[in-house]
Order: sequence, then C-alpha cells, then structure tokens
Amino acid sequence: MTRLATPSMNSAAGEKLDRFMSGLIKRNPGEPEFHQAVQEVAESVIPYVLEHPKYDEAQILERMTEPDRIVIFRVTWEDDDGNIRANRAWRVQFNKSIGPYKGGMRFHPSVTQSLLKFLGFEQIFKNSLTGLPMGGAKGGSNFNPKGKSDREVMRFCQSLMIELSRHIGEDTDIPAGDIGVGAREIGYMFGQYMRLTNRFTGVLTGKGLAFGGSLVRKEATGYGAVYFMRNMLELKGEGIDGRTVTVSGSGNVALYCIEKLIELGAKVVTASDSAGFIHDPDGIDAHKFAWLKDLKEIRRGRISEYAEQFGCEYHDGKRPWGVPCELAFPCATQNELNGDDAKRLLANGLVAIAEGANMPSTLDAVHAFLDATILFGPAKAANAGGVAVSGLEQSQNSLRISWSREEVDRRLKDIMKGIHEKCVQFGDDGNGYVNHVRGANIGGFVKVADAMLAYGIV
Ligand code: NDP
Ligand code: 2IT
Repeated sequence: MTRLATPSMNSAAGEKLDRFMSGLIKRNPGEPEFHQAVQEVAESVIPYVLEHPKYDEAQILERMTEPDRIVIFRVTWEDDDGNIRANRAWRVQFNKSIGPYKGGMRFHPSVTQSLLKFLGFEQIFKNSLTGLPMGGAKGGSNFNPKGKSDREVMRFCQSLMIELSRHIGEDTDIPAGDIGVGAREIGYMFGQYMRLTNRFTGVLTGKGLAFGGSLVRKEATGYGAVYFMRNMLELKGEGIDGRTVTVSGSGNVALYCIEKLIELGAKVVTASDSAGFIHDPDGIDAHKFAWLKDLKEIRRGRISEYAEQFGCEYHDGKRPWGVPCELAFPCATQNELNGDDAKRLLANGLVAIAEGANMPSTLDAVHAFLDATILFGPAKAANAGGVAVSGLEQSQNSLRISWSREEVDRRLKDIMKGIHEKCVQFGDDGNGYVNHVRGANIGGFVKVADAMLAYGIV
C-alpha cells in the first residue's frame, strides 16, 4: 500500500489516518479490497472525527470497521453429471445500528472474504444515505453460475438457503441480488426459504413481481445512477441530453443505466463484459437496446455478439475508458478503472462520472478525478437506488400492498435527490466545488455514528 495520508490533510489527521490504517491492515491481513474501501472512507471521516471529538472518544470508526459477525459455511450440491461439488459461502453482517442488515448476495468465482467485507462496509454508508432504516451487510459465494444449467443453479441456491435461512429474516437480515444473482437466483432462494420456514415474508428483495417484488427494483440501480448524474450536472446548470457517454458492463446495472440515458437523449457509445467492449460511435438506440437486453437477460450471450449484429468495433480484452466521452458510468465491477484510465478520460474531456458498480475506481483514479475537480459521484451515493428500492419493496411487503411504477419511480427520484443534497451538505468545498466523495462518506457516517453513540458501549 502507498503512503496513506493525502496531501490536503493536516498533520494530526494524516498521522491518525496512517496509524488507523496500519492497525486495520494488521488486523485484516490479505484483504486488499477491504483495506481500499476503508481507506477511501477514512480519508474523509478522520478529519471530521477529529473536529467532532465525541466520535473519536467513543472509537466509532474503529468499531464501525469491525463486522458484527461473519457466517462462513460450506454449500454442497450435485451437478447434472452426478458429481458432488462443494463451494464456500459467506454472510457478512456488518452493522445493524440503523436497521436490520441489508445487502446483496454475489455469486462469482472471484468472491473472497475481503471482497464481501469491502462490499458490506460500503453498504453501511450507502444504506444510511438513502434515509431508510437499513443496516449494512453483504454475502455471496465463489460459485460460478456461468455455464451452469437452471437445475444446477436451483440445487445450489436451495442448498445455500438451508444454512443461510438460520441467519436471515425480515426483521434481521434481508439479502438481495448482486453480480451473478438476479431474478432466477432470488426465486430459487425465496422458494426454498418458504419451504423451510412455512412463512411468506419479505425476507429477500428483488423478488419476481408475482411473489412480492416491487416494480422498478430491476431498473432501480441504473436509473438511480442516471438520476444522480442529472442532480450533479444541475449544480453547473447542465444536463444529460446530447451528451456522449461511455458505460461499462452489460449486466443489470449497466442495462438500465443505458436505457435511462437513451430516454434522456444521451448517446451511449460503449458497453462491455468481462471479455471486452463494443464501441458503437452512432450510439445504442432504442432498437439496438431492445436487442442487447434480450441478448443479456434472456439468451445470456456475450457482448461481442452485439458488434457482429450491428457491425461496430469489438475490442477483445479491453475496457472502454480510452473512448472519448463527456460522461462515464462504470457499471461492471470493482477496480475496473485505474489512475491511467482516469487520466485518459480527463484528457479526452470528461465532465462527470457516476459509479454504478461498487468501487469501480481505484484510489489513484478517485484522487485524479477529485484533483481535476470534475463532478465525481462515488458508488455509495450514485448506485444507492438499487438498495433504496429494495427498502421500498420491504415497505410494500410489510404493508401488503404494491405501489404503481410511477409511485416507486417518484420515490426513487426523491431518494436520489436527497442523497445528492446530503453530498452537497457535507462535501461543499466553499469555493464552488462539491467533493461528493467526502459528502457521501461523512453524510453516511453521521447517522450511523449517532445511533451507535446512543446505544452506549456495545
Ligand atoms: P450482473 O451480474 O448483472 O452483471 C455484471 C456485469 O459486469 C457483466 O457485464 C459482467 O460481465 C461484468 N463483470 C463482472 N465481473 C467482471 C470482471 N471481473 N471484470 C469485468 N467485467 C466483469 O451484476 P450487476 O449489474 O448487478 O452488478 C454490477 C455492479 O453493480 C457490481 O459492482 C455490483 O456490486 C454493483 N451494484 C449492483 C446493484 C444491483 O442492484 N444489482 C446495486 C448496486 C451496485 P460477464 O457477464 O462477462 O461476467
Ligand atoms: O450493492 C448493492 O447495493 C446491491 N447489490 C443491492 C443490495 C440490496 O439489498 O438491494
């Protein structure tokens, strides 16, 4: 890890940050993603905590970086050829100070405890920013759903839920989707939870519309990131219409980010998956989008097929950040945009960036964007729309009603606006620049910290 303190910090804050991070790294060896996520928060929160000694005296940040508990378990299942397979799964229950644990499940071969701790930690702040009563959690498994049959995915999900069901509940911990976990996986997990408990409750979100799901949940993260971008641009009296935009990913978040961008008149010129990216200089229009959505959601195909279908360029093994654009939306995965990518985007005239994925920018990239004083919407603010509508799904389940599409979308817009206002409240530099990273980190921190103070030494 590079030297930790940032140049803009005073020496007391710099020393505390160095000491704090050294301790955290020592206590959590071999967890680089977790270290990175904590450092990004600590760079903002430590100066604030030193100005507000009640948080420092109560060791709030130290306590907040230690999960309440982590459940680790084996998931054994049988594949279609009769082979017995074993995976590892986790649920990281990080912090429940402001509500029951809430956060997605990720199924991907790269899943480790470090990855889920970074995601669970981020979720504390993100959920706090939404204004809804949700604590922070994340879970997942190193299971790879790619190339598996529906029956194999079902058997895996059922086996996983046998153990997970002991640790979750509608007032305890409410999982949802993330990479590799969509409507299909949520359906299998919810079905198994019902069999095991004989109760129909809102224990998972992202459910199908036929069994307690919410309208707009599927679209919420992507739409929310675009609404957040619009809120940021309004600070400069600007908008989305007519902008050239790069998007990475082509999963749940990327697809609905693209859909909303098209609707608002932007020209989206890229999309990607883990194998490469397409560059369509004419822009993905509504017709091409419908084809892309079918390719990814129904046929589970590869992004290279888009280039074959529409005769545009496909760049194998590359990421889209060299393509000139005014707005960028990284929507695939963590650390997909590094310091060099950031410099290239800035040199090509980038105006604003909103993170649809969790921690897609490396720390170098974050610092480059902030140093260039461009509008930078960090993940915990910009992609909070997904978990926000999950919170609305829980409310509808508890009330035993379903709101209309318009009603949920209106609430989503209001929540994204509220998050943006919180970023301005805590991130306004006073010289015309809003540092949304600091705003989101401190804005998310304060509510959780105040709850923890109220509980005493727990
Ligand atoms: P999906 O599984 O639907 O899609 C993931 C996309 O990212 C795919 O295009 C996938 O390509 C690509 N991808 C995954 N891993 C890698 C990798 N290692 N390198 C390059 N590309 C990769 O997931 P989501 O769209 O739900 O999630 C995307 C991001 O958004 C994640 O960071 C997630 O944590 C975050 N997020 C998701 C929310 C949600 O509601 N779903 C809410 C808030 C944040 P391929 O198909 O080739 O694997
Ligand atoms: O990272 C995230 O916020 C999600 N994957 C959504 C979590 C949720 O509970 O809807």
